Amino acid sequence: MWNTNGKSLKWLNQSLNIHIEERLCIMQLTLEVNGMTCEHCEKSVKNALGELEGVHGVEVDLDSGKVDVTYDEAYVSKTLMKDAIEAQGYEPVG
Ligand SMILES: [Cu+2]
Repeated sequence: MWNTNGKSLKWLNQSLNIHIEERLCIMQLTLEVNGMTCEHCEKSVKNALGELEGVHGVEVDLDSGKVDVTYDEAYVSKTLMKDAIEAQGYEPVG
């Protein structure tokens, strides 16, 4: 149960600090992907990347073909992301 006494707040504050430190290895990159034409493509790419361990967020812009990925570089690499996109039938070019 949550308490608002001093002890609980201190504990909460400590755990928040730990959480922030953990997030320091979070990185962001943009991939350019050929072949995405509709919302189905967008979903396929989003799901494929989202299934990779260490991927925290995926944003797809269909018009520009750009895919922004927020990830933890300790778990996943750009190469793995490109492989996952290729496996869905799309062509990562950058
Ligand atoms: Cu499509």
